[in-house]
Amino acid sequence: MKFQEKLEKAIEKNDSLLCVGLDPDIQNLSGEKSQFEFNKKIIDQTATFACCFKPQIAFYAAAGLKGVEDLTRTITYIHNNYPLIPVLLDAKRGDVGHTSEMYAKEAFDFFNADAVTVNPYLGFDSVEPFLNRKDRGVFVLCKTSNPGASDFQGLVIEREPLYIKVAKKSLTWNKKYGNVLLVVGATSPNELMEIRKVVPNMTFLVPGIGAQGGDLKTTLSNGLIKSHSSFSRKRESSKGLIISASRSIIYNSSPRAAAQKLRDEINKYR
Ligand code: OMP
Repeated sequence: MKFQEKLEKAIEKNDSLLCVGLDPDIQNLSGEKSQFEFNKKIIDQTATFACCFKPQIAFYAAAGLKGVEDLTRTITYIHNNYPLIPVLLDAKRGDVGHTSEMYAKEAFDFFNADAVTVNPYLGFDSVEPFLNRKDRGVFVLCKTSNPGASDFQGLVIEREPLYIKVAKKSLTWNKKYGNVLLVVGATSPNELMEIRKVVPNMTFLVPGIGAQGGDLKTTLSNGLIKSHSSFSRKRESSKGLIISASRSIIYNSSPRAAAQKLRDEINKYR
């Protein structure tokens, strides 16, 4: 099954646009023995409220071989126990073509992720090895949520900011490959609205809600693709955004309650 179909199914099944970020800091495993055990608990508690799980590779690589093993076990655990929920590996890869080939193998063959985040700074040949894997999702960084995002992404080139150029280029790639999505942070809702106008039908991963302080209501009203089926019998909710949260869920005293609350809050505005 292609990534986009898998994602759609998970969104429908769990009535959710929530992506749970699995970023366990080895200094803070809340009493669990390993990153895998920590994640297993989070996954079991939140799987019914999530449409996607997103492990960030640095948290595991920083823990050495054991961390890499725990990431592998985490992804396998999700595939085996919650096969409907896709795994997005947040690795922000991208390099010269033949090196990107290896990054694509790392994400899709070694880790067996359904999708990966990709940094487009090196241009088309750095993204192409990921695009060629048409059954997997390629999330292109467009406007990130961090304070430094404006250093480069906001630079105006030929009368438009670089992030708009990235959005337009991603649209062109998507026409050919069909597996492109964007990353757009919740911390800049005006830019989110601008990008939505340029790419009306593409799904965005939206980090920055929760610990980074992005406003949920504005994010959803500026970024959701509105549903036009108000006459159909079944309620068809708006889609087009995956709202990602890591620390605010995994370090909550009840990850289950935190995930359910955020899922329900998102749904209020759909
Ligand atoms: P929390 O702030 O704890 O919800 O974590 C955010 C997660 O999203 C981290 O794994 C970040 O690496 C990731 N992220 C951003 O915070 N901002 C971005 O613009 C893009 C990402 C990402 O690609 O997921």
